[in-house]
Amino acid sequence: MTRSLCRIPLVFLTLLISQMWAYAYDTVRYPIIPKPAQLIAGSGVFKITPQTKIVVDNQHEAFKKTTAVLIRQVQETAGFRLGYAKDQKLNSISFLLDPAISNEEGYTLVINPSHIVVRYKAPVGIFWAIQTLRQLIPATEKKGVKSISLPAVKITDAPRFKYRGVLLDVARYYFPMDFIKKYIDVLSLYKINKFHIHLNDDQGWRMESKKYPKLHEIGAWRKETLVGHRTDVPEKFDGKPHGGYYTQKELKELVQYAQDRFVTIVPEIDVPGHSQAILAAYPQYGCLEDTTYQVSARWGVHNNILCPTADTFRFLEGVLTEVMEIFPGKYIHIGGDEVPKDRWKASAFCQDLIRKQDLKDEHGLQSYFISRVEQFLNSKGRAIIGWDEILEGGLAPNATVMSWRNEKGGIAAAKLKHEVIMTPSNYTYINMYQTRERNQEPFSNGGFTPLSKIYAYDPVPETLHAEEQKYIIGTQACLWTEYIPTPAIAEFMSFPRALALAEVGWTPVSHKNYEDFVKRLRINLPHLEKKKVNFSRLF
Ligand code: TNX
Repeated sequence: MTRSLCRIPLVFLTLLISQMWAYAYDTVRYPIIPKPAQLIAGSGVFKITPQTKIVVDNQHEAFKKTTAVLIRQVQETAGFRLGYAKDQKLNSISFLLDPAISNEEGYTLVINPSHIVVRYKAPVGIFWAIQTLRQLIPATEKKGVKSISLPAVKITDAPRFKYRGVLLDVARYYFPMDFIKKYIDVLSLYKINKFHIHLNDDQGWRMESKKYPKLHEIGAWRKETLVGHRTDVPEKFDGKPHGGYYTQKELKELVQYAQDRFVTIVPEIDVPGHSQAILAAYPQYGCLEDTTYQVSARWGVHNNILCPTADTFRFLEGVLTEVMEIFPGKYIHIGGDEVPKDRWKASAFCQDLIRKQDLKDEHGLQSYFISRVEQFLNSKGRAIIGWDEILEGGLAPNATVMSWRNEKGGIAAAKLKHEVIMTPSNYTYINMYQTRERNQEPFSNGGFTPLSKIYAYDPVPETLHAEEQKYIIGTQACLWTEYIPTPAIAEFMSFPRALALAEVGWTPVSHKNYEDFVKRLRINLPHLEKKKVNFSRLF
């Protein structure tokens, strides 16, 4: 060991030690989540006062609009409104373009007692820098203060992964738009940049469709809902209708709302399984004849899946065209999870199609199904994401895989040079219990994903070679809502666990430390209190 250390040039060693030293800063003074890639503590404070000016080198609307976020936040906190100046060195917050920053989302933030300088490559970098500033302003600051003090610091920051997501399942329960906006606002404070919205399932369809209106007229409503756990016997139902859907106008507004916070919405239309609500509206796209399907009142995996007919694909293309008109992001999630093959096995049409297309079996048919949908979306310039079951029977050529059952699917996909988002349920599902004493928590699915476990998760499996590891583009926390009927419970399950995931997705592994995270969290949580978020204290 000492011998090998001797071989390291002294300069390098000194540099290394000084770097380690520089990072051992006073966490309490900088309670930032996710922890920045590099932070060098400074002494003294900068005081934001009504005379402080904002200086932006780029007068392009996108840049000014983003800096305005800071003005709004200072106004909310202190009650005074900052103005712009063309050129002002002292008592200013300057935003300067720096093409040398390599990461699109990267920024540097230098707080000196006399002025603040933010360097950015793109507007998103400005926005993340402002979120960092926002967390440096104590949430406990009283309205009407004369100035806001920010601790001197030099931060050089950029994310570890480009995909840092949270999934909200609005199909099992309909959640009001106001709540979804509040949720996205919280995510953006912690630099989560993807909001995956699960728009349909056996229990409900949530997007208005102009072309196929029965989807929302019929598919959005179920007669009643199962009470208790799905495995309880005998089954009990609440006898109360439940449902709702989002109009296209509302969804477009949501897209804009998220975009203003640099969050991209990833819409999911889950097919060919989890489709019973679609079939309740349009039974002709199923494999059974003369059947009436119901929007399901039960949880669990359902047998009624879409039949891969030409009509079904035409229907899906129509629906996905509407989806693309609303959601401009690159990724469209097409589901592909938990597809029982019973209906396809029993269908003469499917068996014939398997032969005609020279497919091996029903798994091959699932690949055929997903690949056809992918081809259509690729032809429109979009990319698909699918759950890891889309590997079975062969992966569609350009698909990104969300590895949810464990990491195996993700590992296999990375080896095939496909992009991967790691969401193994045992580590990143936030619909599970957060303590061992279940009686103090809301009733849930089961499972156990405490804050510490999510925090410790590393999305890059050691079994992958460096070349293969590059295909892991990120990670995501998932909130499935079978047992989460209200926004209050959704918040309790999501926060602070989604914040742990935010740090997993952003912070270099070498800087992660759970005790330190919890310390920062305790100081940071009043920001959520202020937003009236019903976060959990069970950690
Ligand atoms: C599996 S995760 C599902 C969801 C459920 C979740 C929890 C995934 C791709 N599929 O449909 O909500 O388990 O029960």
